[in-house]
Amino acid sequence: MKDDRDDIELAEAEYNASDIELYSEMEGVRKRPGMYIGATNATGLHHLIWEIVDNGIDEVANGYGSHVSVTVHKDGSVSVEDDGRGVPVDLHEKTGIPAIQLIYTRMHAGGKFNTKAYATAAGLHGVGATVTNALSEFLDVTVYRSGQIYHIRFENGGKLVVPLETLGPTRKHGTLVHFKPDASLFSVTEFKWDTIYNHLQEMAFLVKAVTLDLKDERKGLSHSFHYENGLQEYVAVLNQNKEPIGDILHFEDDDSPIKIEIAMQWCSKDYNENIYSYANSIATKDGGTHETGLKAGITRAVNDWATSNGIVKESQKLDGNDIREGLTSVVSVKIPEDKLEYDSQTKTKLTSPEVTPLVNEFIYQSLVHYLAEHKDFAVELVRKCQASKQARDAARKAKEAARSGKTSKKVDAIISDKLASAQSKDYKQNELFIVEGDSAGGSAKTGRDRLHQAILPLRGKPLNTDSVTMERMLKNVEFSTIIQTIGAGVGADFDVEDSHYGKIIIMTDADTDGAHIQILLLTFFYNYMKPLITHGMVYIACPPLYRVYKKSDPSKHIYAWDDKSLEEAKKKIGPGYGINRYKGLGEMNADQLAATTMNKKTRQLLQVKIEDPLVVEKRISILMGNDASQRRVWIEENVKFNDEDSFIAEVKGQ
Ligand code: 1YM
Repeated sequence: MKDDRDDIELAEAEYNASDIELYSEMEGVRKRPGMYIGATNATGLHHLIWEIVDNGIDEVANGYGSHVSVTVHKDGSVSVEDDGRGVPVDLHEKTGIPAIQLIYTRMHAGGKFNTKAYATAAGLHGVGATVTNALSEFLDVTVYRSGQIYHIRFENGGKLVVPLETLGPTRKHGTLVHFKPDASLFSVTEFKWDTIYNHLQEMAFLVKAVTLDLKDERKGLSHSFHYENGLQEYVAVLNQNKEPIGDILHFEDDDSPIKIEIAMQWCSKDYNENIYSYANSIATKDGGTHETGLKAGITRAVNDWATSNGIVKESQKLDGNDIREGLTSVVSVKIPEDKLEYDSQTKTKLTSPEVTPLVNEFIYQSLVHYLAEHKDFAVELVRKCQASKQARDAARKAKEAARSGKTSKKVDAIISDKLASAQSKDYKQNELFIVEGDSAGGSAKTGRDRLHQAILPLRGKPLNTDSVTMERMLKNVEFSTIIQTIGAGVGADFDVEDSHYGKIIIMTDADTDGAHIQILLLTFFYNYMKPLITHGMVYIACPPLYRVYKKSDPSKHIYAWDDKSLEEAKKKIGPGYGINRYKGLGEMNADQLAATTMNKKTRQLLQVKIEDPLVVEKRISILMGNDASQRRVWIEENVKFNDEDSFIAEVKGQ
């Protein structure tokens, strides 16, 4: 390790910068925080923690210490502490300014001091701890280093108020950062337990063998993460609700300059491919060169094994899609900073070209070796791939039949009977409303925009597709109608580009039955048409709960979606108001339904998103699993019920 002093190499112009210029740089961050932390919403607020946490994790990941702890205090401030070497406190030779002060006040000091081999999440916006300081009411850094306690304090966007001081002797070593976000700069000021929990858990999977502690003094909650086997345990959590075939495979290549770690496991009754990738501990949601290499290597290895063992003929090699059906895999690569390339500012797709052949060859060699040593598993896997191929062939035939108009008579009759289709052939502009009940379906058909809106009414509760096979699901009339109507296939054969609709909108009553129907439909889309969700094409319609009108002139009315807006509406209409309480879609006439819930200009839609695969699996296991007490706790914490059985759509945490 180099002497700290060597790392402090500020450019001439930079160290001549006056205090005024320095503050104006931090003032720039305060003027346009979005440029540095993405947004000033909850995501941006939590980003302030990640910047500090990542510095601590880097330190322990490099072998200097073992713990990073995050504490949320009652006053909304946060402390992050590690037991590493402590941030350097010595004076920068040319400027005489302590290194620690530069690190927390210079935008690009992070880079200048940086001796890290790999740029991690802190480097996402390339700015690090200075940004957290600039956007905070106060930031205190306490350093335990070479037997001394040091302290420095900034206030009001990074202004130095307590210059570096020595507080006395200590045996400890490490860094403690305590800060409070400047509430005036954020639209949300409350840190969320769930958000921090999920981030720390993800980091603990990726940087194995470190201990990450979380404590929330507001709620009296605490949790400690430590995964000795990293990605292997990540895959175990992702697959906790599934039926695995064989063990979790775990391969790691630490020797080359580009480090590769891969964990994978196949599951039956899962028709998706679930690949999650990371580059330098940052999630690459749109994949890239590491995923390309992984897929190619897996296809090659499985086909090589299957053909050389005479299970599959050379001429009938398996398709990659068939091999990846039901596969859950996490691939994490660590790339030296000068070789790290992304396709855009958001860093969601890795483009470093040298990664593909490295990952391809590494997974090929590892998997070929594994299959050779686990013959029973290999046979079972190849049989599963062959079954996937057959199911896909059948689904493809069904799709082709749908295109050429040769669907089954039963489904055909239902479609022509039930579906009110949109006239436009501009599919991306079209919307499919899946509506609870025939009566609401009738109103929706009358009130819709015929050019772009199609209506498919549903009768009764849909099938729970989580508990049946794909064959059984395909025999279900409601779901085969939905599949034919969307027209883009199903399962591994689903192709989002073929969708006849740009938006799929689930429209149910705002009561528990309606919520149940939403869950069952979302379960289906998640299991069989996941790309619709990942492409942000699935929505929930939000019908209003009330209509407040003037008794003397009922044409004067305001719709209200919750109790708060109901009170506002009463005030606006003034004395002599009447209230309609809508218990279901069917109570609105066609015009009202169109105006409140369907008209693009006036409706409210909730877009269904998968924020984090971990959260989805954890939530499924809580909501659909066998542990009723866990489910009750979750519902108590996250869902508010009001009188009767209508629920306020306030689903908070995980
Ligand atoms: C709770 C936050 O920042 N720990 C921390 C940071 C650093 C060091 C040790 C450190 C690094 C080096 C040498 C080196 C630093 N980070 C930076 C920068 N915890 C926390 N612990 N000695 C100590 O990299 O050579 C500079 S020092 F700029 F990268 F953020």
